Amino acid sequence: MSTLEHAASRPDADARPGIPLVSVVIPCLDEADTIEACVSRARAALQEHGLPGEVLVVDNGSADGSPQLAAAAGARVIQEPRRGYGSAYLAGFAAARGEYIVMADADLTYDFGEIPRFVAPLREGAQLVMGDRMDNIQPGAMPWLHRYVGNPVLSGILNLFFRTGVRDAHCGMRALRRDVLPRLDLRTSGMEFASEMVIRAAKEGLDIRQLAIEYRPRGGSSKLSSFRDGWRHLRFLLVHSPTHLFTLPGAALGILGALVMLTVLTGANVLGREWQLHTMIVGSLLAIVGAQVISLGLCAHAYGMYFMGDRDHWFDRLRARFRLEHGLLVGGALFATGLVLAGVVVALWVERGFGRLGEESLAVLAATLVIIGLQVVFSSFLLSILGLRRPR
Ligand SMILES: Nc1nc2c(ncn2[C@@H]2O[C@H](COP(=O)(O)OP(=O)(O)OP(=O)(O)O)[C@@H](O)[C@H]2O)c(=O)[nH]1
Ligand SMILES: [Mg+2]
Repeated sequence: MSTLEHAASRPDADARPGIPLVSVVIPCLDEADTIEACVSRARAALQEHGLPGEVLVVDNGSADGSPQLAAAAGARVIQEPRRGYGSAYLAGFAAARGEYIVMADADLTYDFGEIPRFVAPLREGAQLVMGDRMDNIQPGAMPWLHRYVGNPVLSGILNLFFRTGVRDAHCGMRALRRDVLPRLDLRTSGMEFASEMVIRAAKEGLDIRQLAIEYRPRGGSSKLSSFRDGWRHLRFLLVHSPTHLFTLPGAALGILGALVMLTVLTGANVLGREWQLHTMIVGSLLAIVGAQVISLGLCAHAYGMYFMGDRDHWFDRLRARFRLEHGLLVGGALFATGLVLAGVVVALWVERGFGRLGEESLAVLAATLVIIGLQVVFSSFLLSILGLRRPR
């Protein structure tokens, strides 16, 4: 194993004698066909542009001799026992010594000659530089499913949820300043690491720049599993955005449920007919599920803010205005209204001499209000519990 370091002293303020300025980190799993060329090209790019640097290859137990080939080509090889693209990068970042880190795959899909173009914006103050492959995908480089479905859909959802402004959020060639790593606090072990970095960078308000690059057909075989890794990305996006996972769908369900129940109760003519008990049951179901999903969403927001360092202005304003007692009052009022309506149904039954009773819709409304009222009361307590140990 060896490290590539140029003794050449540079006038630049960021160069420190004897310490690499740039660490090129390459995750590698069974890439014997291409790893040597990747390491050689990365080293050549650093050398040609007078960038003191090192090339790190992070291996996860390749069975095809990739680590030996990488070491022979001049890389420092790191062995990471935990599997996965994210785990490999986390190990590589921990071992990297350069002020700037350049990331790229070991399959020759990216041009290592671009390293200086990625480093230049970092030296000018950028904190993350993202490659953008979308206008330069060579024939055969990306399967149809990824090009026209997976990438645009996942990048679209990512930007809808997190407004990162990054066009090609899954691009594997990127660069970042090593000193932003503590702020990014990256944790994921799989391919969703690519999304995590972009989302965390946007949440931290980092200076993100984008560079158009080429994407070439890979050598060797792909380690990306379209559906498994696609789902891992989607799952990551959902669990990090309670607004889109819970609050918005919950509000939509709740409002729809309330409208459906109102239609039945007022006997309004909708779509040319009046709606009865079965529709009332559907409305009740929607309203109850909606309330439940919203309360779970509020708890998820609270957890994110108190324990995961999320910043959420919307939830912050809500928290400043509403206390546990407000929740108890609202829940209690709904519960009491439900009980009163249930009492009315019972009174009507008594009045009719305990005979047949046709107040099903009113009974469903009463039950719905009792259920939602109790839910609001207990969710308010849960929110309050989550806030007990929140950081000051
Ligand atoms: N160390 C390590 N590297 C991995 C692992 N999974 C993938 N890699 C490497 O991470 C890089 C990205 O994986 P690829 O299979 O190229 O995935 P991709 O670039 O999204 O898909 P393709 O377009 O098919 O190349 C490659 O250099 C892989 O060798 C892993 O579990 N451990
Ligand atoms: Mg690849």
